[in-house]
Amino acid sequence: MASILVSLETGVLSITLNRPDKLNAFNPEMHQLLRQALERAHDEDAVRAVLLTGAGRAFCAGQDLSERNVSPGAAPIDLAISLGSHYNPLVRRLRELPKPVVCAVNGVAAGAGANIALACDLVVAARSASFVQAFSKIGLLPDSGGTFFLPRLVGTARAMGLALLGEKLSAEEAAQWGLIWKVADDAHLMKEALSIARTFSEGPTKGYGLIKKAFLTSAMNTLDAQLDLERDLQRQAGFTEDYREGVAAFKEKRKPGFKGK
Ligand code: LHQ
Repeated sequence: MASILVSLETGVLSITLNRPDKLNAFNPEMHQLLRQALERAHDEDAVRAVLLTGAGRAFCAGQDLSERNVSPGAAPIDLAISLGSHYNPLVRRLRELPKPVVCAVNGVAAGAGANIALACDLVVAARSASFVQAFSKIGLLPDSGGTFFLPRLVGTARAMGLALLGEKLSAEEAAQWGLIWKVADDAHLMKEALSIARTFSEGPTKGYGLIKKAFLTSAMNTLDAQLDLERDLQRQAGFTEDYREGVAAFKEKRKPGFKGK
């Protein structure tokens, strides 16, 4: 059974992490297939939004810990290799993809699994889902962008608590804290997440890509630099066909027919 399921329907590329018996923990094959799916999302014009979720009762338990031999006497493992070759490129790919990525967190999201969810653009979580910075429980620090996203999303005090204690944060608390966009009833999660992804797939794709670019840079920029960036990106947005269509539709009081161009 493939460890990633991919399907394209009405402009939405749905990607499902599919190792349910391992709580969708990452192994090298899953990384490789996810990379291919995100490359497809990047390259194909027919893909205008991505929906990422997990099969079974978990979203993702992070790195597959059963893959590592850490028994006494075993050779030391250089974890930087795994981050450099798999996790860091994955986070960059999600952030730099010029199309929106919706993450439907269907169950527990732990370790790198939690931070990969946070690297997506809009997170909807099932009410029964939870987020765990499990790293400290095994002597590690949050990776996959966790030390970047967490303090920016919830502030240093809460980020520190999550990282040091490694306790489960419920989906409802995650939404109250501003870690994620919203919570949905378990039975309605996929319907709600798909509806958002469909809205994106009918939207001004180039404009969305520019919104992503602006926010990605804003965390590191001064106000002056960000104002200059907004000017430059707005120039690009203003040259798109979708901008013309959006304004025309507004004036004509009709629904816009965006083409992603
Ligand atoms: C698992 C896992 C798992 C294998 C549950 N692997 N089997 C990047 C680069 C390089 C190196 C290191 O790390 C990283 C990034 C990382 O992600 S490090 C952090 C890795 N992840 C974790 O430490 C999370 C470990 N898992 C848990 O804390 C719990 O399982 C969670 C909170 C996810 C779920 O708890 P429960 O709902 O109580 O389920 P469970 O603990 O009973 O797990 C169910 C099964 O899944 C169990 O197997 P079994 O055969 O006993 O039924 C677990 O062993 C297996 N499983 N996570 N990461």
